[in-house]
Amino acid sequence: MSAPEKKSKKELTIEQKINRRNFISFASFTVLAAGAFEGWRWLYKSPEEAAGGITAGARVPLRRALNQTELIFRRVFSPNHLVKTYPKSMAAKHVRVNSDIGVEAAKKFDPATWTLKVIKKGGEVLQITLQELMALPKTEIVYDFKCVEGWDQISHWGGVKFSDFIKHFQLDEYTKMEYVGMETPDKTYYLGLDMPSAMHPQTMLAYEMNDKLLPLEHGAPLRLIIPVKYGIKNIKRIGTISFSNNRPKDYWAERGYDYYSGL
Ligand SMILES: Nc1nc2c(c(=O)[nH]1)N[C@H]1C(S)=C(S)[C@@H](COP(=O)(O)O)O[C@H]1N2
Ligand SMILES: [Mo]
Repeated sequence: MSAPEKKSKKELTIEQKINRRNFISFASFTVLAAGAFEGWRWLYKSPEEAAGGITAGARVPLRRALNQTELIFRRVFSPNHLVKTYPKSMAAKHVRVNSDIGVEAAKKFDPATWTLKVIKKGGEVLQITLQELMALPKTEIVYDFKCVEGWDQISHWGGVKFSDFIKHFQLDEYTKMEYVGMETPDKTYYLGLDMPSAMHPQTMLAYEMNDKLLPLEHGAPLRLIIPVKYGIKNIKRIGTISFSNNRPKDYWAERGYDYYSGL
């Protein structure tokens, strides 16, 4: 006969095991929830960046995190890394109009009298017509345009590569500077771009959408299409381009958004 099974006193019954697991789960959940709440409270109570700077309006720790992210993004950035493109047939026929600062329908604007202004050293201003830009080699792209507000849309644009524009107008020396600044003719929308992103082979000064000249609400006569960035950096109706070693002022960075806004 076999010896009776010896049951260790320490062994728990199934029920005890379940109770113990339940306790552990609840305890960990409570600790994590309290931690998350404290973290949120800490962030919420942390000071906000001062107004009036190049970046403003974000909680200081958040801005620090954004700046750290930028450093990582910049390290992995490569002009050889291209944004995914699609066949023309996939481009949206009805392209969403998102925001209209500096291109408001109520504002009188005549594309025919427009010129692109490039601020050179010593304040010299180069004035370029749309015809001059359209005479340069044309480039097209169909890609997924992404807005920070959470929507994206495959869209089709045509224009001149920013790097071709630089070469043609002999602005090469300015690409040694760190930033490009752009603003609408009325100066109400403005932004800054790091030079490597501006010179990326898919960045273009666009004058066409879906094979037709840009409609006013999409930024006629000339807008920026910069696929390596979120929508906010794709300025509609460019009036002025400038170059600088300091971050140019940026409408959305002043309102708490990431200055870099890379994808
Ligand atoms: N001048 C100007 N450019 C702008 C904006 C704006 O309000 N004014 N909004 C930006 C934002 S947030 C997005 S998502 C895209 C939208 O471009 P779309 O209206 O052509 O879709 O334009 C960007 N460029
Ligand atoms: Mo956007």
